[in-house]
Amino acid sequence: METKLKIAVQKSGRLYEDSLKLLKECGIGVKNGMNKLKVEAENFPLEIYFLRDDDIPQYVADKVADIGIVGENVLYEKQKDCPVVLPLGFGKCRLSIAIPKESNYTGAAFLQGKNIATSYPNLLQQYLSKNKIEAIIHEISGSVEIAPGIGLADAIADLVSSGSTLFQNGLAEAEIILRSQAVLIRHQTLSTEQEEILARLVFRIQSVQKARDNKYVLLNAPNDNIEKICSLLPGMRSPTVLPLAEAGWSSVHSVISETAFWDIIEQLKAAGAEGILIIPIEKMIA
Ligand code: PRT
Ligand code: ZN
Repeated sequence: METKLKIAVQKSGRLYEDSLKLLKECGIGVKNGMNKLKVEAENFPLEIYFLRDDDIPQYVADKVADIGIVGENVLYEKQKDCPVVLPLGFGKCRLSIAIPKESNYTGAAFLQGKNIATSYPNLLQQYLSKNKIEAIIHEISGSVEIAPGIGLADAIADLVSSGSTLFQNGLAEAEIILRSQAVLIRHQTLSTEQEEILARLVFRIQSVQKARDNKYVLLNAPNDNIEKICSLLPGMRSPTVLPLAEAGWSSVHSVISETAFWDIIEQLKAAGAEGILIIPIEKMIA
């Protein structure tokens, strides 16, 4: 029988769509059998298990699944021994301590002796211990943000992304405990064949990520300025320079990183570049 790798992904919720989109961008088709626990990928030796995110570290630690996609917040809260293979760049949020906005907050010492409601008791306790604060942790499983309003707690520790949930509940972010994103995790040991499948998957994910982080740039420039322009464009090796039909002009093609993008564009224009086109890259194989 063909060896397969079992991957655990969130069944529904905030990580579900991005997880499946990533697999799709890696050329791995997943027919979404409604409400199925397990689905075979169409063109890659992968079996997808759909689970609650809270259960994913345990399943991977127990090797029910070989690898999984889960938020760092859940991974570190559950304290399971699952190595991180690579960060995935989605599901970004932070685990923060928040307090009623009218509080007179002067620093973490404010929390001394307070009641703090959270679904992340382990991460909160680690933070408090590190900062030598003694507080009472109330573990609750949902709607943590309403705890101060109903008199259940003086503060909360919960996930924040835009901050609008805190705002709506009259709370303000006081301390960040953890910055989190979705990560690919693995069981400690895999068979040689499974390691090979994982390496193929990681290679595809990295190609997708590199493509996302980079843009293809095309521009026209007078030949006299080509040297200056090429020095601004590192590219995968060096820029491609092609003559244009118009004498004395060339077309330059290269790849630039999304982050350096606006700076470089301004410098290119200053160096005489015209007709600059920036094009997304579908996949990038180093
Ligand atoms: O059913 P299952 O247990 O699988 O799902 P779940 O309800 O436990 O998790 P889900 O789908 O809400 O979140 C899955 C993962 O997404 C989390 O573990 C995080 O890694 C990540 N993530 C990213 C978030 C958020 N952003 C987020 N904003 N998870 C939850 N939130 C919640 C937060 O708890 C709060 O209620 O959104 C609210 C705050 O959002 P803002 O934008 O108002 O600040
Ligand atoms: Zn959950």
